Amino acid sequence: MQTEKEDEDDASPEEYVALSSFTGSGSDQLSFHSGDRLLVHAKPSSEWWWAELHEVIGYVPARYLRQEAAEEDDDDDEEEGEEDPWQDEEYFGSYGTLRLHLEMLSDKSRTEAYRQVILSNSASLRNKVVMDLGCGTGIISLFCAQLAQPSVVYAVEASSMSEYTRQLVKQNGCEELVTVLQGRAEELELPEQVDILVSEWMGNCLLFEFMVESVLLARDRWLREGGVMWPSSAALTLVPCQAHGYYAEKMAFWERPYGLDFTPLQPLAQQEFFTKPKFSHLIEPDDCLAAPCNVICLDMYTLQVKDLEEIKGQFHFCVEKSGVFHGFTAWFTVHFESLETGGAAVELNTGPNSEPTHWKQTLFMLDRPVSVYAGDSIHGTIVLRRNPVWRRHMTVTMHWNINSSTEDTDNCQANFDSLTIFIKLGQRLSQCGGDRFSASGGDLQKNSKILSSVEFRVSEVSAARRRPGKKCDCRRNATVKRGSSGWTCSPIA
Ligand code: GJV
Repeated sequence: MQTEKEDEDDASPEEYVALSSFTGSGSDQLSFHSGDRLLVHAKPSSEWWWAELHEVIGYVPARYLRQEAAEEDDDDDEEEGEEDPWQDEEYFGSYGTLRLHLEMLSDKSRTEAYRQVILSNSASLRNKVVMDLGCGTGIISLFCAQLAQPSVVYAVEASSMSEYTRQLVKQNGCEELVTVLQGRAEELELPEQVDILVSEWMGNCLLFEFMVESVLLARDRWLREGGVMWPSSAALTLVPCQAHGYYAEKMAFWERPYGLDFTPLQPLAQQEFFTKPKFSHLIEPDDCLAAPCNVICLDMYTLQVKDLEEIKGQFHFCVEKSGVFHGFTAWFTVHFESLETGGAAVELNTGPNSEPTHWKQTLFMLDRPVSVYAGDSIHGTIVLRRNPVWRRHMTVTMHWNINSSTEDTDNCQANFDSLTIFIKLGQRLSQCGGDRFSASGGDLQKNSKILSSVEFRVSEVSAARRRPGKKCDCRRNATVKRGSSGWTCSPIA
């Protein structure tokens, strides 16, 4: 856009401060550290800016940057009305009512897994000091007191539920063993180190809510050397899947409602329903198109808070049955190691082959469904990027390629170009970003000579398929479309 360009040239660069560290992918993205001062030369889209750091220039994600206030005020940096990046009032407020506790306690697989861990380790728990972080109504602490003989259980709970937890402990005759401590684990003071740190911290897509940070901080401060973490490790699993029902309900619906053609609403439907993950999705094992793949594994002993900023994983799926690839489904599994020599480890698996839990699974819809065939392979990467401002939120980005061995008419390897989806978790984030998705660089232009700063709408790129010999001339803000004669690019109107 010419006018924008002129504006950019005229304006002098503005200084911004990085809210948190960012590792660029591709040669045209800049990497920077939290606190770095960057010079922003241009803002070609709401999400990606053109900036400079140490005389290197490249694209940076706008939401990582903040313009510094005129004068930094050391002793009064929390302005009145400024929002808490942890949203604690809202967060602990919701745990102060029964709704979520009822949901968690009614989840048999979840609650029984913790009960089983305690039961099967009861001998080893004798005389041990236990911390139950985020105890809620105190169920895990009560299991400890009932099924084992620990010396003490510190039941830590920040929400107002803790007042009732105290009553429940008393009501069940456990006040000798269970000490309820009201407050945030981060501000906790204890008379001693603990032998076991148990917590049920897992959120949607494993990390959402980022309660795990509180657990890691408590571990570093209060777990004695050689102490045990429950859960001891966690994994995030992904599978390519069909989602005919959801697709029909949200997208195919517009094809012919009441005999009318409502397809002009489909791009809107795509934006509204498919650019955010669908939580609480229950996938049938039959809808999995390949064997699931663990994409991220976290060791609760070595994981560091700073590692949470950006977690990367890879996947490689061999399509086992032909079908429609509608999206990826994610879930997690946690493992509890045994304290007893030779004792069986306990696992809590929230996947489609286990009893459904209150987390269910998380569905990430593609912009457009793609037919895949047995023998195809899907490989790519996933990145979980913690929101630099809203600390309980994250963005999930996936890139992938589909290699098809069958569906090729002119006998050359068909390759799907990488897709990029910036999926927004949570309400907050969607307020920070625009509705328009963009990505700089990317793989689209890998084999064709085009501008290095291609920007594209993700929805348009999703169906892009490159055939060797057919080059697409992608310009900034180009749309890539499949036509009767192959794949073409045209500027976005
Ligand atoms: N300190 C104390 N209690 C906490 C903290 C913290 N830092 N963070 C969360 N809680 N698996 N995603 C409490 C919260 O109030 C709630 O009762 C419980 O831990 C969450 C447990 C389930 N959430 C989850």
